[in-house]
Amino acid sequence: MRLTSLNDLPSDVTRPGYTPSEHRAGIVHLGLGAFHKAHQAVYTDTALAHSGGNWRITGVSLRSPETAAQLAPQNGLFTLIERSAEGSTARIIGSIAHAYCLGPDRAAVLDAMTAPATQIVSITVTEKGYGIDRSTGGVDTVHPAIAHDLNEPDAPVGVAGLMVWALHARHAAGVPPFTVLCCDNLPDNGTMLQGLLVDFARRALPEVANHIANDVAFPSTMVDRITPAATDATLAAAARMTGHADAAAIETEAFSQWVIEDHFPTGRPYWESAGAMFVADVKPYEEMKLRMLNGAHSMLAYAGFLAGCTHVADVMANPVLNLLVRRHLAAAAATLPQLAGVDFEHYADALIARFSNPHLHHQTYQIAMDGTEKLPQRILAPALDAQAAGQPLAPFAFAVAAWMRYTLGRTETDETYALRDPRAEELTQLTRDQTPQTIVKNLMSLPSLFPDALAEDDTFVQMVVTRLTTMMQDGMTQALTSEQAAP
Ligand code: CS2
Repeated sequence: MRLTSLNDLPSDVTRPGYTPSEHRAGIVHLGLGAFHKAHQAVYTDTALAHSGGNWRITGVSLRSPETAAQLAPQNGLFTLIERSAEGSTARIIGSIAHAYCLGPDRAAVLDAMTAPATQIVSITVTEKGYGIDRSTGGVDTVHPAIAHDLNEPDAPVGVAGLMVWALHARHAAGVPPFTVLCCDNLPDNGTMLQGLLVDFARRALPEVANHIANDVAFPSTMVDRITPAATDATLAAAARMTGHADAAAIETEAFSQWVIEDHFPTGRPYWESAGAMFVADVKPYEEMKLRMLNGAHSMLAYAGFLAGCTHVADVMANPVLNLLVRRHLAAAAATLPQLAGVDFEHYADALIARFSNPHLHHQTYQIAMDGTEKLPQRILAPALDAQAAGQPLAPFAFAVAAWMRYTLGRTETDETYALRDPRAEELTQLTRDQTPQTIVKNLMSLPSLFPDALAEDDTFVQMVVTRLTTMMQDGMTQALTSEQAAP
């Protein structure tokens, strides 16, 4: 029987501590993926149980109809499986009130975004979903959704277009703006998104640009929960644990963190009841997370994938890679300013334990996706700081070389794989049949990727060339051994 209600669930399955149908939606979420379901939907579920309110979520997929097709017939209910070293637990989440896909459900999505009851619009569309030009902070006019929406601002398909359209419609109707909550792994994500929307508005709907610049709240956030893509095994586990077929089940780790700037003029759920931390400045938390967790993740994904490790836990079981992950965490930590109440060594130890969780099947290939969108904040920003402070650059040079080796699109046994990067074509053109030296030179000259101070630092460039040469000529295993021996 399909999961459609909270009836007939085994007693060890946790259910919502409230009656979902008694709460209306107050949040629209764009990017209804596994991460949202494992993170914000769960915090909201706990907050609804704790202090009620009309804070359920209208979830929207911008492109893929799959998630809405899974959730809608289940009345938004889904199983969250939490996997820790101690075992697995199942919980039913009830915070999603509606699940839509923009294409077929456009009218319902636009209604929800303009409804006075909507107080917050939150977003997880991954780094590449926004269409930011990193060198200006404004829109990237060749990004397909940006290009489309600049041309047709009344029929938006992307984040910037939809948000600006909705804020404009509300403003024109005298409805107060919603608060915009960006939950993607980008630096200064609130400020970044505000800059993007203001620039989009100036070009497409200039009459609303000042309103967005002056009257709309964009709190920044740091979000954290490792959430592998769901597989058939996830669905089978959910069926076993709940006794119901659940097409929308997901699995995640037990750990979860959310640090948010407390700037919600339109109100918000009592997310602190689920452990969210409200602070005046998110930046130090976000840098810690992007540079340590995500930086080490990217490094281990490229090196691990090429060394034949399918899952992150396999990487951690390789003694040399394990050491290099620890080295990377220490190098990233050294670039961070002190953060009151946080010990970076403990944080690094906790990350090692999380990455090593054998019950979480998190693929290196999943993390390897979209390298050109991830490298700047994860690897290049800390490398720049390390360079300025005279700290060791080898860990960052190794990570960069591993990414460059990955962009060749061939495993060591000569199997091809899709790069899954918005700049995949450029990457392939710049690297095909080239020497390590030329590959480094070409990739470092990609517009808006490598900061000049790194691309023009001969020592750093040579460190990357040496490492890429070993990776290409002798293989990743040899490169790992040489790296371990490197000073
Ligand atoms: C990962 C993140 O796929 C990736 O790039 O580094 O999704 C990571 O699992 C999350 O940020 C953890 O919070």
